[in-house]
Amino acid sequence: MNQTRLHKLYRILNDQQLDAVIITNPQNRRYYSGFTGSAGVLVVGLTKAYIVTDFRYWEQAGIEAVKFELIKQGQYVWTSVFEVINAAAWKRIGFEAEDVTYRDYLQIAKLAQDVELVALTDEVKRGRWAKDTAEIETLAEGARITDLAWQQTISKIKPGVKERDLALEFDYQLRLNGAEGSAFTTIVASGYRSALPHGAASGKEIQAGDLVIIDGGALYQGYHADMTRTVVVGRATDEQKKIYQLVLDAQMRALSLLKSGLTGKEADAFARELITDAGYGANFGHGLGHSVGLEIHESPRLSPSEPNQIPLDSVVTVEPGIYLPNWGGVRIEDLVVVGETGVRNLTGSPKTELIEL
Ligand SMILES: [Mn+2]
Repeated sequence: MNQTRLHKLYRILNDQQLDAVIITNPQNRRYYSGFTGSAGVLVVGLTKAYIVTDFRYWEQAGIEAVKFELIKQGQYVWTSVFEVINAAAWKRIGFEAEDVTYRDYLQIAKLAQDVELVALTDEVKRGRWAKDTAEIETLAEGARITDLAWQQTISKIKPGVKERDLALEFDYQLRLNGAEGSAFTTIVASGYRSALPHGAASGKEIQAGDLVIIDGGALYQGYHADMTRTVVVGRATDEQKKIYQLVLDAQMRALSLLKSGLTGKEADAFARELITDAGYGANFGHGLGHSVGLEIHESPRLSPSEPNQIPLDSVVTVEPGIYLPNWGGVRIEDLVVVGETGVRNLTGSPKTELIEL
C-alpha cells in the first residue's frame, strides 16, 4: 500500500516506543497492507513489515500487500507471528486490545515470554479517520450508485408491496449499478414501523398514508455508502409535512455549519437545537451521524457523547430523525466530505419536498 499509510504506523511506533505493532483488525489489515482477504496478521516494525497468512491467501497477499514480506503461516498463526518477532529481535510489541479476543490473548501471552506486550486502544484505527483522495472518490462512487438504486426503487413503493420486497429491490438495484453488495442490511420501515429508527424490513405491506423510511447504501470496493430518504404514500397530512420540514431544516442547518475541527458534540448540536426548540428533542434519540469508510459505523461520531474533533477530509453521515410512537417517523440522511470551511455532499437524491407517491 502507499507509503503514507505505513508512516502513520511508524508514528505510533515512535510515540509508544514500540519495536513493532501487531495488526489483527480486518479493516486495519486491509487499510495498511492493501490485502483484502479475510485472514492474516500484520507485523510492522520500522525496518520491515510482514504479513502472516494461510495457504488460501498466499498468492493474493503476495500480489496485494506489495510493501509487505509474505510469511506463510504454519499450523498456528500466533506461532508464526512470534517466529517473525523473535527473528527480528523485537522486544516491545503493540497489539490492538479492542480487537484481540481473550482466547487469542492467552496464546499471545504464552508466546511472548521475552517480549513486552503493549495494549493499544484506537491508535491504529485513527489512521483511517481522515480519508485520502482515492478513498473519497470511492465513497463518492458508492453514493452515486446508491442514488441510482433509490431512483429505481422509488416507483416500486406502493400499497400492497411488502417492506422486505422493497429492500430486495433496492439491494438488487445496488448490485445492478455496480455495488459489490449492500453496505448493511437495508432498512425499510413503513407506517407505524417508521417510528422504529432501525426497523428491519418486515413482511408488513405498504399502506396508503404510510410514511416510508428507506435507509441503505452501496458497498463499493470495500467502502460503505449510507443514505436515508423518507417518502409518503398518497397525499401527505399537515403533520407529516410539518415533521418532514423540521427534520429537513435541522439537516440543512447541520450541513451548512459543519466543518473540520468541530467536535462531534458541537456538530450534533446544530441539528439537535432546532429539533429540541420545536419540542421534539425526546424524539431524536440517536446521534446526528457517524463516520464511514471500510466500516459502516466509524469514529468520530456526530453525537452528544463525542468529544473528538472531526478531522479534515473525514466522510460522515448527517441524519437527523424524529420518531413518534404509533404515528411514524422521518429521517433524512446524506453522506458528506468534511472540509475546512464546509462540506461536499456526495448524496444527490432529491429531498427538498416530502415526495408523495
Ligand atoms: Mn447512517
